[in-house]
Amino acid sequence: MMSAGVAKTSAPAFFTVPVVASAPPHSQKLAGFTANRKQAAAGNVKTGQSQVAFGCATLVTATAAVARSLRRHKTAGARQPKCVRYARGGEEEEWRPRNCPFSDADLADVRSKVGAMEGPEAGYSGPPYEGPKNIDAEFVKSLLAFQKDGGLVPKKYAYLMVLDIIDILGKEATMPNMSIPDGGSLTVIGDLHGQLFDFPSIYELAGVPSATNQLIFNGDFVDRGSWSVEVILLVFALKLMNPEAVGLNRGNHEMLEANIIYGFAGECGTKYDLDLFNLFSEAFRRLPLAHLVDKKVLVLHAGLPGPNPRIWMPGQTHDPTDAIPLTPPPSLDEIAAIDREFEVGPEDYKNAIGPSTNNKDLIDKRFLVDLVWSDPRGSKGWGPSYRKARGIYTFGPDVTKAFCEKNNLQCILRSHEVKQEGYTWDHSNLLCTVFSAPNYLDTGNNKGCVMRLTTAAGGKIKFEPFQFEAQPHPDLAPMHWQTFITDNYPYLLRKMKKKVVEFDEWGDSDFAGMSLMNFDEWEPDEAEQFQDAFKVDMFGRELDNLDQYDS
Ligand SMILES: [Mn+2]
Repeated sequence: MMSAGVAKTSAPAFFTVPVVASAPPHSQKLAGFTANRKQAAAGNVKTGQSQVAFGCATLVTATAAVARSLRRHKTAGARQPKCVRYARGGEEEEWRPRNCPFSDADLADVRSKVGAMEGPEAGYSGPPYEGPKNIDAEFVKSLLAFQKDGGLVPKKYAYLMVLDIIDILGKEATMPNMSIPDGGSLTVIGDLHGQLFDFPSIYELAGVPSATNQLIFNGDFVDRGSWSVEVILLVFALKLMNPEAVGLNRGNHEMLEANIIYGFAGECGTKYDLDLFNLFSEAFRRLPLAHLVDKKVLVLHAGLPGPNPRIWMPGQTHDPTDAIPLTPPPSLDEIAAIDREFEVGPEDYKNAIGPSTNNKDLIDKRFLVDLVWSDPRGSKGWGPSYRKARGIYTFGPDVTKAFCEKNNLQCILRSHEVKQEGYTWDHSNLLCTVFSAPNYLDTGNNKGCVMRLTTAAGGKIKFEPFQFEAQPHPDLAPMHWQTFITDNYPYLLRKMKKKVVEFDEWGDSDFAGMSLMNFDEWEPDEAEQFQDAFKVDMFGRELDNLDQYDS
């Protein structure tokens, strides 16, 4: 039961679940929130007025959200999202992205249609694709040169490459093991985000995959950059060339919801067709979620699992003293056991808040949300993320330490956030971030980096960063192809447009990208520069127009 001190806030039942013996009582936590709000009201935080409105709105809506999430929990498992398989009606504007897996029969059907497609046009100067066995270093070199020159892989080849990747990924585990070869290395490449003209720098540093040269591409291959089709086909070509030597992890942009908003779907629709986009989505659903290197380093896109129960404190702010206290970390076996082949929809983010559960589907979706979305924070425990939605957490150094200790890991290697030097070490060197999209969104001024892992004397894994500068590219802005969706399928974006106008209390930053470039993947000082340059507050709201957001 809650102590009498917090009687004013009718805390829902699951907040009373004992966490760990050392957790502070929630009465203390709530007192802390009140103090923070008072401080905000006194103008002691730099965002002043908007912070006050933010805090109050949060308290009300978070409590309501908890109540909703508890109600929903009772029916969780019974409410599956509707499976969209085919366009409704015959009109093109009826198109909906496919959100559920392809069966073997579905894939065979696609393959037979592709078999009847025309091959390349006369004069095609790129490499011919005849199946995985004909990809070698020369093929990749030729593909890169052809694409940099403005060439587009023939539709038939693109379909076949994605179909072949689907076959390979479908046989892989959720958390495959990889090893650093004797005398060789394993290189981890972070976010690529469709920056084709930086791919040569990466490939030069990473090298041709082989038994002695292992590679992991750590998610976020597509979206934002306007050559996402070219980049993903290069990544797939490397995987097809040597599936054992190349690991691919799913990122938060290997999801159809993100692809609709951030450009990849529009790019597929413009350069090929949306059936190919549906096939890419199937490949993305089959991507592993993490790779375990020599049982010592866990490589994943974003971050570690959130708390269990999935507490979301009423009124919790980004203040570092507001923390959801540590709960026992999951084991690697639990991560490896995730049935990963699904899309994450709005309902899943809502269900990422709530009591502990035995519902496997719910457990798996919560894990996936964490692994592809979460970020580290400086202070202990868990806090809310600035990204996208409630249900996405930031995790503190104590979370990382407990996870590494429990699972006997040297450290965690992740990507997902822009870093000025292309990489950072955090959490007492237990957490490394590597990001490989230099001058991200053409404005980041950040270096790109790949991280080379070798085995040092004594068996410890050594990390060596290789940085690189952005290369010039043709004059095409990030998310250029997004207009294909806004012009032809505006009904797919209705909800998102509403969010851009309203912004929820967490900033919903990853979805603000349509009208503003957002700072969701920026370090705090960079976020401040962005706010100054674009005259927005910390939630991406235009300062000249704040009134429209406050209702
Ligand atoms: Mn990411």
